[in-house]
Amino acid sequence: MSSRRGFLQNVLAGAGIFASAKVLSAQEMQMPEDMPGMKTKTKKETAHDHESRVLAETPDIPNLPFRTDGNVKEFHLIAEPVKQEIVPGRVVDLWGYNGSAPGPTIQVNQGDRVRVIVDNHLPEATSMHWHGFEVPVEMDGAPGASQDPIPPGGRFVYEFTLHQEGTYFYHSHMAMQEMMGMIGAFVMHPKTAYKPRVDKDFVIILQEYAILPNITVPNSMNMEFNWLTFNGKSGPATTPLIVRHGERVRIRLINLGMDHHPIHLHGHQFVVTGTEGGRQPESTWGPGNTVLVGVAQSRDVEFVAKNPGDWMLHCHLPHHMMNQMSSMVGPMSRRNGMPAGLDMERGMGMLRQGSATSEENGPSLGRGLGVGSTAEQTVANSPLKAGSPMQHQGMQMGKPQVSEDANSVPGFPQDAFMEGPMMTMDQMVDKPENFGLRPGWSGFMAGMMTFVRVLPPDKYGQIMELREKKKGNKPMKMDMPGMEHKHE
Ligand SMILES: [Cu+2]
Repeated sequence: MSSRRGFLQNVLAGAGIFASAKVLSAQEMQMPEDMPGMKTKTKKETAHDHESRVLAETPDIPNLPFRTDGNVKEFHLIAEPVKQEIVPGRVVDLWGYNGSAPGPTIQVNQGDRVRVIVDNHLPEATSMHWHGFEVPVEMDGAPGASQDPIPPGGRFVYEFTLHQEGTYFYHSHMAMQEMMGMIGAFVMHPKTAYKPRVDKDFVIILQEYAILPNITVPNSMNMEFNWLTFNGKSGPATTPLIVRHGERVRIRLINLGMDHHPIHLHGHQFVVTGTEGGRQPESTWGPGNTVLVGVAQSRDVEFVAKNPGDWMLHCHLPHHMMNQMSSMVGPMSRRNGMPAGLDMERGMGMLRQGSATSEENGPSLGRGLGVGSTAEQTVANSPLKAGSPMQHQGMQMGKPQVSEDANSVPGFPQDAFMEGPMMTMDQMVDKPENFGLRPGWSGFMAGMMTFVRVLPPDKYGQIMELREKKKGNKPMKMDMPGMEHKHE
């Protein structure tokens, strides 16, 4: 009956005369905090809270507000190009939803009737897939199979009842659009809180992009990636997860890209309590500290934050702990390079002359960033000189810690550049969540890296205070007139 209504709406939308689903006005907006049974951070503890669920927090990504229409929660997503700063000074052109990539997080309760209006503001057709949802096939968002693609300027209205619970997500079902950023988290809270109950619930979306220096648009065809992000930010611009000592924590990891990511937590063992299919039986919870999150998968991990400290949480693939990895591609703008990666035979070592690292050839395989990187600038790995520290736009170029005989040691210096204490930018990424970190920390955080900060009550309180102050300075959407948080 209702899916029939959705179908009719889509027919009308296609005809361009459907206008009743409007953008949410301030008065109509509700935040996920307003859902019954949802505990929020500012609400005082009561005995009854043992039963309530905790709202999930997606650092650096907002929650999507909704409107209530009878018994339906109505959300509005706009597929559009976005400009996003992934680290200070690096603004890239991505495609996402409602101004960010990943798009805003949707949170609902198990059993909810949900409507999502999807508007396409992209220059090409799109379609929205609800990953892992058990919904009628005409709501599946598979272009060509279950629906016509949504044309540029078009709209499709999805509507379904959700009987599942767990960590789900939405994404464009156009593969190249996925590689431009088009995904968002969709958390379905269970009817009654999982046991044991958590105090903190975080969402982290894993993405990767191939973007050469001086270019702002990702190469969606590439198979190698030099920008790796948690919630659209690379370290040190990622926002740490702030936890009070002793709390039970859940982290929901979601992966969409071309690589699988082994996510590793320092200082604690965790258990995997859920997958993209929902909650796992407790009998399957073995201890670990690294979880492989495959493409199209989600993994929920839980642990008790029993060890105080600033603990790293990161992908353990070494290249995913770096930023802006690229070959020295001078010849892209200047001639006079040496051949690199011209074809597979030469790249694989089947050379016509000399060796792969001979005077005539650059060591190419795996170093180029795809099409265009066919020649490599003839620079020797330049010896690092211990000079006087430089200052550049707030970055402290530290004095490299290099031994006197470093250049006589085989393997030194390594290929990668922009590594280690050369790029400390503590001030540039200053925010409440970074308060009190060890000076110089930012020089060692890149790519898919962040912290889980397990803090004693006083330091935890200080950061929460700073956060509130920051909110006061810059009113966010959530503080719009007419919005009331029902906190007691
Ligand atoms: Cu990785």
